Amino acid sequence: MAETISYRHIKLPEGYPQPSPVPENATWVSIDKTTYRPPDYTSQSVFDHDRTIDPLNPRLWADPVDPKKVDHPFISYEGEVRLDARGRPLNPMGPTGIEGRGRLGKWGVNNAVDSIVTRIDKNGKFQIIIITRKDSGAKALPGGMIDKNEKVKDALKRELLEEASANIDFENSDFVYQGYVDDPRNTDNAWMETDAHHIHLDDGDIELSGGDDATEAIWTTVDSSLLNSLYASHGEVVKKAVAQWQSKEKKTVNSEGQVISVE
Ligand code: RP5
Repeated sequence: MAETISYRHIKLPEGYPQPSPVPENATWVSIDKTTYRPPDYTSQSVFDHDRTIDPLNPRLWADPVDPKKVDHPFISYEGEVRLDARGRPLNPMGPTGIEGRGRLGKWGVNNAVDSIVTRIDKNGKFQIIIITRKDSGAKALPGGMIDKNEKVKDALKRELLEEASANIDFENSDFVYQGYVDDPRNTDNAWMETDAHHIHLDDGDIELSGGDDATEAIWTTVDSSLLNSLYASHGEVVKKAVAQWQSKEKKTVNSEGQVISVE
């Protein structure tokens, strides 16, 4: 079972219906099936990009409507994936209040990567590359879906280049986190999981510019206000990367992002 960082219901993405109420800490066992009647929502864009419409078209990225016709195994970092009576994978964190796939193309796990790239600026502040997401305007780690047959480290490099114009190799990156992400698009039957890796640059004098799914890419100081405002579970993933870096380097990053040497 992967280590799970956090799980909370957050602001709904555009187009999502109002979710059914879900009791605190509800599980698939505890939820009352006679009263739990979530709306079924899958965006039109997911239906329009069904791979089975034209299997040779690389621009189609979504699974077929029928989960029993899916051509990939349901594998999750969170353990065995349970299916409901209709063959739909069940979110390992329990009911979300919405069934279907929402805006996610795959039934079950939708695998992503997240790049954590840091430096210390000339004022001794610990900084990180952060993008602004085009879809919600949220500040987030540069990241995105892993392409078919793509390796995690190749996806980390590609996404960072596309979203921040930074060309950085992840071959020697530090592993930070692998598992469920509390993404606002998650539903009962489709959810995000990520692989997050960290690179700390000794010479971080790199120009950034937003591209692809990002309207902006900037270096910003890792302070408590940033950590509390990042998209999905990204704040907690960054905290983990900072904690690993601190113990490796024998330094501390305080709540204002100032790096302090520990004797
Ligand atoms: C998050 O969504 C992941 O942590 C990753 O940052 C991102 C991937 O989705 P897209 O940016 O491709 O929409 O859950």
